[in-house]
Amino acid sequence: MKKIALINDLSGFGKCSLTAALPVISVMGIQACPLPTAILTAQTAFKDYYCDDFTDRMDCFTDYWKKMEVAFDGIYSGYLEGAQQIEKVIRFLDVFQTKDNIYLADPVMGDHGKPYTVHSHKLVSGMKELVKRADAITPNLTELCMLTDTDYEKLTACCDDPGYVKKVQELCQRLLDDSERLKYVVVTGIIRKIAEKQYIGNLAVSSDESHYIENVYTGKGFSGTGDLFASVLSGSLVKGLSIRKAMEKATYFLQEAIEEASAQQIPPEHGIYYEKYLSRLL
Ligand code: PXL
Repeated sequence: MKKIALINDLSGFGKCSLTAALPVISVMGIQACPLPTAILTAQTAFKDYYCDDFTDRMDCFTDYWKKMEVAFDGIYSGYLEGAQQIEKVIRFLDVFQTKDNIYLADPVMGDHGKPYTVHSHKLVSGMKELVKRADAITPNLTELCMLTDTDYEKLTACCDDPGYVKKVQELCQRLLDDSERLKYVVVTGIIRKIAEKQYIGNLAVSSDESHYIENVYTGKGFSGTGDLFASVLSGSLVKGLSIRKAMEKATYFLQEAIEEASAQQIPPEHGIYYEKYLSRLL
C-alpha cells in the first residue's frame, strides 16, 4: 500500500491541516501517516485557542519511523508552528526523501496579503529552503508573494489586467528556475475581476506546461480549502496522475463544498462541507 507522511497540525475545529488531509489521503486509497507539528483546540483564526507546540517531539517520529525501517511514496508538509520546525522537516527529509518519492511542500504562512503569525520573517526564509527540496508546492497568492519577495498589494492592484495571470506565472517560473528538484508550482486563490464580476482560480506551472482553472468567486475564503486542495494534489501525484488531472480533481472536489458552505452561511473559520464530497475522490 502506498504511504504518505503528513507533517501538519491537528486542529479540533477549522477542518484544516490533518483533519483535512487524513480523510482525503485515506479515501484515495493511500495510507496516511501523521507527524503532528502542533495540537490545537481550534485553528488560529478562532478568537481563542490552546496550542500544544510539538517542535520538541517531531524528531521522535523521525527516529522511531527510521528504526521501523518504513518508507514513504510521498511526503506532504503543511502548517509549521515556527521557524524551528523547518529544521525538523529538513531532518525528516534527510532520512526519508528519495529521488523517486514525491515531496509536496505547502508553504502555509498567510492569506489575503497578511501573514498568519508574527514570527513570519524567519519562517519565510525557512520555507524558501523547503521549496528548493520539494517536487511540488502549493502556495496561495499571498505565500507566492512572500516566497518571491513580491509586493502583494502592488501585484493584486492589477487583477483586472489581461496580463495578470501571466505575471503570476512569471513568479512561479522564478521559483522553478531556482531549484533543481522543483517540478510543479500550483498557486491557489488568484482572484480576477472581469466586467465587475469576480473569479477565483488556480494556476499550475511546470517548465513545459501551464494550466489555469477558474470559477466564480463567492467572496468568502474558507478555512482549510488550501489544505484540502494540497491533500488531493499530494495523493494524485503519488498515484501518478498528471498535474493537470490532479488540479482538476482537486478543483472539482472543492467547488460544490465551498458553494454549499457559502449558501449555508457557515462562518469561514469553520471550514467547508467537504465530507459530503469525499466519494468523488474514490
Ligand atoms: O489552513 C491553514 C492553517 C493550518 N493550521 C492552522 C492554521 C491555519 C490557518 O490559519 O491556523 C493551525
